[in-house]
Amino acid sequence: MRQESKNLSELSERVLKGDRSAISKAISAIENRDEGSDNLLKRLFPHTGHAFIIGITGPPGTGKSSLVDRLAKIYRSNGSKVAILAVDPTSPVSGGAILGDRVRMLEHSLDPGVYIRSMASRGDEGGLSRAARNAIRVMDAAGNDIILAETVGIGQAEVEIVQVADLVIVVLMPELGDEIQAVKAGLMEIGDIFAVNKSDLPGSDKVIYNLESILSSKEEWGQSSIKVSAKTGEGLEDLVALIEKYRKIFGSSEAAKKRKLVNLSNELVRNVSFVLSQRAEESLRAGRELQGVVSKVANRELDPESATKILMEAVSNEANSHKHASTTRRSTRRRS
Ligand SMILES: Nc1nc2c(ncn2[C@@H]2O[C@H](COP(=O)(O)OP(=O)(O)OP(=O)(O)O)[C@@H](O)[C@H]2O)c(=O)[nH]1
Ligand SMILES: [Mg+2]
Repeated sequence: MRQESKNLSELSERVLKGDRSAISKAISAIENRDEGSDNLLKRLFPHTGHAFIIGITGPPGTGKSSLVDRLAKIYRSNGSKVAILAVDPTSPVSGGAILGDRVRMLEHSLDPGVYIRSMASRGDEGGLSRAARNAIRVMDAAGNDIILAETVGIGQAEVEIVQVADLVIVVLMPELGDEIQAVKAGLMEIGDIFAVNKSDLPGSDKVIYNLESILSSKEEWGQSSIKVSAKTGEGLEDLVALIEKYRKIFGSSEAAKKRKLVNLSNELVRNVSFVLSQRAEESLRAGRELQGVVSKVANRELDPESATKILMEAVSNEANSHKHASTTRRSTRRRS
């Protein structure tokens, strides 16, 4: 135990100094929920809050990684310390998309100023977004100025991941035919800046026009759209200028503070319900009640709603008996 805490304090010291292998180790430990990783996060958390976190999301193939790459270069040339997290909720660790990202981003691995990490789903989206949010915190504690977090897709998982971001860029492209879909999927709600990438191809003016007509009705946020090309570099300096403007104006506003609180409370509620549902499942599958209740429902002796109530009771009794046992254990120890 003492050895573990020595290792932990050593690891957290190294993370705080920005040691890349320590950052990787820490993120892996947190991702795998290794013993001691909670304590590691506890040590690092007070050192977070320095980085500006940019979430980058949008439908597949719009050029998110290419833009991340470009933005990283621009911020690096300004002397900022940059970290990149590429999260892919849609493919397993060995999946093609994430490998593609790695290859494309390899360029940066030669640059000691950019730390890159990929993370993919293991079939557990709740666990992934939790790991991703905490990985961003490790990167923040390590002294990065800018963290670029890319998530692919348009579902709930990426919405959860980008909720830790200070600014969200939604990347679209011409001929997507998906803009309306994106609106429906809630991307219009979460985006601060809508970057219409691939402006070197025809059709981006039309997308901007459609976007503006939707955005103008949401004045309270000051959402904006911009035409860029990660390929030619068009609009990228303007995009950075827009990010910086947003950072100055919105970053310290009351609305931003409120948004942080809302995001944090969403995160905590989700964490608790995630752990509770996992526990409930484990306890039900390990216990005896489930089978009995199932056969009663199958035989029409019990309806599913009443069965649910019985099982909920069983789960909460089990939880209470655990709690009781551990308090008794603790007080016996204290007495002896
Ligand atoms: N013409 C053109 N192609 C681009 C531009 N930006 C990216 N691409 C190409 O679009 C394809 C997808 O780019 P990525 O950067 O991988 O897009 P992504 O959104 O990260 O893709 P996923 O992570 O798989 O969703 C690649 O072939 C890029 O070369 C651009 O500005 N113009
Ligand atoms: Mg990508």
